[in-house]
Amino acid sequence: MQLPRTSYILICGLGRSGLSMARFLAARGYRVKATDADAAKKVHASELHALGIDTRIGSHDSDTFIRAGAIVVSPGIPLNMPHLLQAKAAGVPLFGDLDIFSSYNTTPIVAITGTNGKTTVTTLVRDMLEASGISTFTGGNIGTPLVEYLMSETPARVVVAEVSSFQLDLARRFTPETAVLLNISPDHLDRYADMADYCRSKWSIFKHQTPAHAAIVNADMGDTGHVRPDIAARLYEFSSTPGTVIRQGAKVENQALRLILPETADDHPMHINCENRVRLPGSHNLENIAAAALATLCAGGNLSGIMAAVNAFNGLPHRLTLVAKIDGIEFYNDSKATNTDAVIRALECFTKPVVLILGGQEKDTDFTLLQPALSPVRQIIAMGDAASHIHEVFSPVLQVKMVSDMKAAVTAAHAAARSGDAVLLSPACASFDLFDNYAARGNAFICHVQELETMIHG
Ligand code: UMA
Repeated sequence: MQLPRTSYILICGLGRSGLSMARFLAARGYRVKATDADAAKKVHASELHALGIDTRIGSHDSDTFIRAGAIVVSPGIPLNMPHLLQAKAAGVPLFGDLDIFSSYNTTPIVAITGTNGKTTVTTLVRDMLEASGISTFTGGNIGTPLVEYLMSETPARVVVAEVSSFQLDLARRFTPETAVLLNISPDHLDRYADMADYCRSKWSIFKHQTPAHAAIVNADMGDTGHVRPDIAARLYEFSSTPGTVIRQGAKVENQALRLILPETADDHPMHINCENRVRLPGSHNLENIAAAALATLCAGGNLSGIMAAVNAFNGLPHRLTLVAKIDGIEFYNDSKATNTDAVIRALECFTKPVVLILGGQEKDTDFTLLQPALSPVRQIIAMGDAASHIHEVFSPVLQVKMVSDMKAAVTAAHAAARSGDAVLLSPACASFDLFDNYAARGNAFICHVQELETMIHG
């Protein structure tokens, strides 16, 4: 893939992804301009100017878009943004980071997508490969832009890439040696026309693969509103549903994985015991371990590395982590749960009564999807922009208290819970109404829970 050199390359968005891309393309000798609508991004102007990069920060203008030779669009920018539509109509090609990364990269890639569990599986694959003696670079949606690898001096044997649907939407050539689709459930429906459109984006991770590559797919996805496309790569499936037959892949059975691979005789399947269940609670995490183990084996890792990594895994912050126990009430932070399916997975881990903190910025969310999972829920605390929508949906069946911020949410949840209950922050919404990101929201929860603990226990 060649970026044009006849005119400048416009970097649209100067977040983490756009900044790295601007530095990378300038270092490769491209004429680069960068634009961001947010005036706060002016802090980067002098560094970019020193690299020979022109900037337009604080607003966008049509001319800058239309006159570009190509535009590299940051993943968070909707493709129906008017300036992008105008440029596209004028014949300016749009690119995303996956294709640009791939056109320079020569290291085999394991790419992981899915609505939930991407970061956990990406981290597990990294740990499993490293424990197998295989060096990795880990990046993508997990936080470090992939082009950082191309600028680093440290070669890796495998690139482990967390890949979002937003990144896949602009990928026309991206061909990972191993691609993983963990699951699909409703999310980002403010950005996609419908569920089928979102599914099409997720399945496209396999689109350019050939039989020389490996595809790892959740066999339990069922009807996601989209016809499953043909996959040319070698197919490995994983399942935790009794009765689902796996011909090649992994089956979750009795807290262990049975690996069904060509090299294992049927009567002597390989087993991986998942002892580390405290830090990876819930059946969904067994599926995550299954997917990660298959990806690791496809990328050259081994069983002892896989087992060592599972047993040493410490869990990731803001994913169903116990923060404190106050008055016999456990407080759990699951701020990363930004869609309804993630909340359902979290609620499945509780048999005790739960006071559930929901809310934040909506993504055209259908909250009624939570209904079948609400049996442990004693009361809902609704916060943020979505509070009144949540109240409207659940107040006919449960007590719902609306609050304005996280401090009020923690206080109200504590008041509603009894000894032996759990308070669970698992919001089913994005965090951007009140916070910079889900981590800031989780940290605010932790901070207010700790304040409460100090107030009560001194
Ligand atoms: N902007 C404009 N004009 C607009 C809209 C936005 O200039 O019309 C600017 C904003 O002012 C901002 C920039 O665009 O400066 C934001 O770009 P971005 O949202 O792509 O943010 P980055 O910091 O580049 O982060 C992106 C990913 N963000 C998204 O996909 C929303 C990060 O994933 C990723 O870690 C990073 O690249 C590195 O690859 C985050 C995410 O929320 C974690 N991902 C979503 C998810 O996991 O659900 C998909």
